[in-house]
Amino acid sequence: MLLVLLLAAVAGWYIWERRQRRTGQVPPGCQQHINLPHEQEWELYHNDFSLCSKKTRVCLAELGITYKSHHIDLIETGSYENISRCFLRVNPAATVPVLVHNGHPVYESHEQIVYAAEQVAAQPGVNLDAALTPADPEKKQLMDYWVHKGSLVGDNPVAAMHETAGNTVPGLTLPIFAAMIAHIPGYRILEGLLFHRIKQRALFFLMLKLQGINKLPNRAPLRKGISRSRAALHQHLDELEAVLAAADGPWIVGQQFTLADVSMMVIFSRLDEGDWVEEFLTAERPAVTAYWRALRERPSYTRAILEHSHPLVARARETIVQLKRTSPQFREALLG
Ligand SMILES: N[C@@H](CCC(=O)N[C@@H](CS)C(=O)NCC(=O)O)C(=O)O
Repeated sequence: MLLVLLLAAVAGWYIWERRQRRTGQVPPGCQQHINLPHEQEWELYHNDFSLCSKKTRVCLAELGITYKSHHIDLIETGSYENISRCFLRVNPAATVPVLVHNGHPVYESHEQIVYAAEQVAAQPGVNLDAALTPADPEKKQLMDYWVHKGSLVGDNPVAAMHETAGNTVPGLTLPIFAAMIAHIPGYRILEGLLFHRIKQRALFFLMLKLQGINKLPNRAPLRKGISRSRAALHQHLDELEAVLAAADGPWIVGQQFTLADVSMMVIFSRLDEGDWVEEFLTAERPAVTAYWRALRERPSYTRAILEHSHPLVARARETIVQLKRTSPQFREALLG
């Protein structure tokens, strides 16, 4: 009897709590009809490690937009703050970043950077250079193409990794995820199993936690995921090499730094975090290699990426470098 009462209480709590944490997909772009509490014109809900958050931070730094920062933990950086009641009111899709302008949320990082640049361009007396957007329509088209190429799109990006370079990133981040999750208590992942909109994501982290990074080479689906992501990114970077070699300047459209470069900077930053640079920035890609050097010299790289380094990411990188050195199977799983 006591057990029945206990089970009924737990079930009641779960149903009630789920009602408080309503999740669902959100449309991309600025949601003028939603008004969130805010203190500043611009506010950003973001995570230090998240690829898409980096993109929006870099963009805001380049545009000179100051904002109130709300750091939201993801499971890999410590806890499922992105499925807390509070954050789900900001974004029922439970993802970061969310850019908030005058209380209106803008969803999807590739939409956020375009939106912020348009707001800057709309100010009187601002030239399009400052808005990171070329005036020339052909160059603008090229920029849009690479903004899309840099995007992480859909609930299952891995399924569309040949479409965008951004979609190859989760596969290449797998070793970092595995190394980071080793430091997170398992019970925190259970919260994701109960309340995350996309249960596979929580299951994936639980599986990484249970098996540990050392076992990664034994898991054929993980090895395959990494290998397919690697092959797809090689193709995207070959395309980028050709574009940069033909451009008349250090950036994708030439002399002007644009939203396309913002989008690619964060992908290279992730390759650096995962110790992938040697694999992708080879002598066969001199233009891409010089491009990554130039990107790192932007003050926005320091302000929006380096100054947001997460200690668990540095530890994860060390683990990966070490394992690649000491375990031929691990090296093979990543690079074979
Ligand atoms: N397409 C979205 C992707 C957002 C996204 O998936 N963000 C990741 C971090 S890069 C996230 O919030 N993951 C947390 C989770 O799924 O639990 C964008 O560009 O903003």
